[in-house]
Amino acid sequence: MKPSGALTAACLCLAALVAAAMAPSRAGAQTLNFAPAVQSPVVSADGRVTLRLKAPNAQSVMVRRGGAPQAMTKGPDGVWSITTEPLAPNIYHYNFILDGLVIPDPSNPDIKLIYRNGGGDSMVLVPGRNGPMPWERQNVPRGAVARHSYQSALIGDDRDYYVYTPPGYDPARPQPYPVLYLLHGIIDDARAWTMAGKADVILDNLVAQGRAQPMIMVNPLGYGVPDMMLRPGLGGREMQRENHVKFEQALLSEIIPAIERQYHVGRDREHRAIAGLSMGGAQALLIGLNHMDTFSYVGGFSSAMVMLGPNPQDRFPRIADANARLRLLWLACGREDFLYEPNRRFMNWLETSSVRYSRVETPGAHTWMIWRQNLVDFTPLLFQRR
Ligand code: FER
Repeated sequence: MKPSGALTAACLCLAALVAAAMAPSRAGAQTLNFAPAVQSPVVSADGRVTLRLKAPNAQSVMVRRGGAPQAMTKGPDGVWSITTEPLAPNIYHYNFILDGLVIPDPSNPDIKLIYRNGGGDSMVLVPGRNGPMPWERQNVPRGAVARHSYQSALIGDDRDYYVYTPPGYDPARPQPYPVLYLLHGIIDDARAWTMAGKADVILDNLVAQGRAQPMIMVNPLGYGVPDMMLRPGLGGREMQRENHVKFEQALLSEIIPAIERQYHVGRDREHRAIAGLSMGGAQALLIGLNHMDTFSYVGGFSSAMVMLGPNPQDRFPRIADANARLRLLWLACGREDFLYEPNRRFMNWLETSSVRYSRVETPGAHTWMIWRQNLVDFTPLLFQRR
């Protein structure tokens, strides 16, 4: 068969592109260069991370990775670099500060994007030295992450939610799957739990080890007021309250019904868990503890109780039902977290109210290192038959 004209043209065009990429550059000829300017990050066997940025005309390049920014050193080739001390196995976040401009590492594809923003944090994995960490990709059966989008009649915008299905997800199996609704924090968007939290990797690994039940995980966008993030002071407490109210309505009346139409999931409280980090932790508690008819597992990681007003406990009028209705109430916070005190006060109030819950205090601050580990510890407790 003769190739069509359009196909021939496409082949010729592709051949020309490949030839241009491979040809030695000639003055005036167009050249394509697919190689990154530098290799960054590079992790050594003992956990030292080398970061590089090619910026020959920059006056100053620094790296920020929690704590004070550190200066990078410029080489004669215009490449700025820095090598860390040996780091414990984990995932580290960083940014470059290039003449005052905060940017992710342009050579590094592992990035956590920010809501309505082109920038974000770069991430680097320092692998476990005695076997893989729970958030490292391993040679195990993999689930899948699907992106859904819809027009929210309630909120009046176009928004996404992401759905993880476990390895071998079978829409015809006799028992329906349980669902974890897992909520992000402020500045994040619906992708954060997979991009930064590696929640899909963690669930694949826990399921492979037989530690967690195969479950579906849903990551919705947590802003009920989409512009809240763009307002001074994040809109103030009144707008934040409206943010939570609208998000709760969107979750209960739009997202959950859509999931229950689209996936083979249980439609009762025994099959639903809700958890989140920071802003999402406050939302998970607010929604979960006020809808114990809908959820029987509730988790808050470094929850932003401060977003619930001066007396957060007043937002939980039905807390006396928790012992009888919930299978799990799980609250975690790092002792160095700036939200530790309000979390501690809330936990103490639960104790005063004789509410049974799991209190998980760890070293650490308000970081994804804590939340990834929280997820590793929390998900094995969900949906276990008793
Ligand atoms: C605040 C403290 C923490 C606040 C929000 C947060 C909007 C949330 C942080 C997060 O989600 O990481 O005062 O007000």
